[in-house]
Amino acid sequence: MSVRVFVAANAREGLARVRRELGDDAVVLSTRPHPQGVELLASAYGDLAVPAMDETPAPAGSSRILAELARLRGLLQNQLAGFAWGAARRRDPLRVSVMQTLFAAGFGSALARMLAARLPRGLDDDRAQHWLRQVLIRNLPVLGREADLLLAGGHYALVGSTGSGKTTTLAKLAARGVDAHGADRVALVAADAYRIGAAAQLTIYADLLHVSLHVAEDYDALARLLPQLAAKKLVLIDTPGFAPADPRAREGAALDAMGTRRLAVIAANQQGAAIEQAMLRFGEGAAGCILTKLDEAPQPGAALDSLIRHRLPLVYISGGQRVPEDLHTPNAAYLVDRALKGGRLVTPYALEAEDWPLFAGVEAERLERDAFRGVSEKRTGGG
Ligand SMILES: Nc1nc2c(ncn2[C@@H]2O[C@H](COP(=O)(O)OP(=O)(O)OP(=O)(O)O)[C@@H](O)[C@H]2O)c(=O)[nH]1
Ligand SMILES: [Mg+2]
Repeated sequence: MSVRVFVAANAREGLARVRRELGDDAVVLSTRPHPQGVELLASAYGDLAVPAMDETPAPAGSSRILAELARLRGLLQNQLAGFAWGAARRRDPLRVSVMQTLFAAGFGSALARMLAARLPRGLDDDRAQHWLRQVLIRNLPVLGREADLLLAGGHYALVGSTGSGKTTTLAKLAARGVDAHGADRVALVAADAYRIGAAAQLTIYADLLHVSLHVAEDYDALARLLPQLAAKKLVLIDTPGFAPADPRAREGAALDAMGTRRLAVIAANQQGAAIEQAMLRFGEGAAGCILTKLDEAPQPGAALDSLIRHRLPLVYISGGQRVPEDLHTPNAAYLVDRALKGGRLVTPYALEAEDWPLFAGVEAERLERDAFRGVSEKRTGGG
């Protein structure tokens, strides 16, 4: 596959050049800022390696007829979807445009549908987009500065997926804790001591901040240690990272039983599905969430979507590796604006105008399936 680089003053101009020189079905592989505007990597569609038809085994006999029927059904559905999409756009263009804005910014379809259904009637496009921004800001659960958990003190354990930024964030929190309470009132605990080098990372931060560092081999040792730290105003506990699917990620209950409040550390630069898994596994029952790696998240919409649906209060945001500078109390308007701006990025993942009818087809099929299920449940007396 040959890839070509295009530099243009802006994305629109760049795209026009890509299409002019590589054809209408050229694929934009990536975009990034360039001193002269924007740089696009693109490839002509014909350049992409696709399997020849004879490499795909042809179904035989009755399965060939079934395959043909499925193909015809697909064709018909796409046609109908195109009509349905066109009709929806004519009937309710603002609702459609609100959903498009949300999808483009990485929000999921459940929230997009729910918000679009609540859009007040009689707005123009600008006011509809303004309404959407306000709704997102109002529903994003953020803890304001006055509710700063660190100032209140207590025992906090940072939990989350591997590499989500727990230890770095803990060091940033510790620095704030020292400012608020003094170094002698803050303690760090490495509760992931069985991992090689885990406590070493914290030792460096503890030395820099002149706070005490304690090591717990496991949760039993942690339960014995915590009462000895009763004189400390703030105790920050670092825990090992696990993949959300790892059964050891269920250890939240053990921490709760020790009177420790959990803070779920979730990286915003992941796919929506990964954020959702982390939110389910680490956010459930947590006192709050810390979103990290916002500096590496071009489309943080998925993270905001998950917070809104799970109603997990956002306590801090992190936008870089620097300790302690890159930690901030969240501002809902700033986050929503960043997410909506992400929706205007030109990427190969953005839906193009011609993709929307297909999308509508999936939606129409879902509605049809739900309706059918409703009818058959009624017939069988199910709920
Ligand atoms: N760009 C960016 N990098 C970050 C941020 N927070 C943490 N990192 C980096 O992410 C990497 C992993 O951070 P850690 O703090 O070690 O993550 P962890 O969750 O403790 O990792 P495990 O203990 O292995 O589960 C390090 O290189 C950090 O510097 C952030 O907000 N932005
Ligand atoms: Mg760590």
